Amino acid sequence: MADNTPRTGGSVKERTRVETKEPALWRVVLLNDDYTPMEFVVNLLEAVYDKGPAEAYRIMMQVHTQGRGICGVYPFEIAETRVAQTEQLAESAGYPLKAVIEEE
Ligand code: TYC
Repeated sequence: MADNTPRTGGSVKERTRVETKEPALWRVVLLNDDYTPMEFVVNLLEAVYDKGPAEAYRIMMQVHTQGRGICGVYPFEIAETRVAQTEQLAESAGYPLKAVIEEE
C-alpha cells in the first residue's frame, strides 16, 4: 500500500500566501482627430467620465494639442463600457472620435 503521509518533515504549511494581487486597472485614453468639435468632446467628458467643466476642457485641450489624453483609470469592464459609450455617442453624432484602453 502506498504511503500517503505528507512529507512535511513534521511542519505543516498553514499560510499559502501573504500577498494579495490587486485587480488590474486600465486607463481610458481619448485620441485626437480633425473633425470632432471641441464642445462635443467637453460635453462627452462631463457625461461619460463624470468630469467637471474645467477638467473636461483641460483634458480636451490636452488631447487636441498632444494627440491623446487620459479620461480616467478603471477596472477592465468599466473602462470598456466607457469606451463603448464614447464611440457610440460619437458615431450617433457622425464624428470619428476614438478612445482606447491601456493596462496601467
Ligand atoms: N481636434 C479637434 C478639433 O480641432 C478637437 C478634438 C479634441 C477632437 C479632442 C478629438 O479627442 C478629441 N475640432
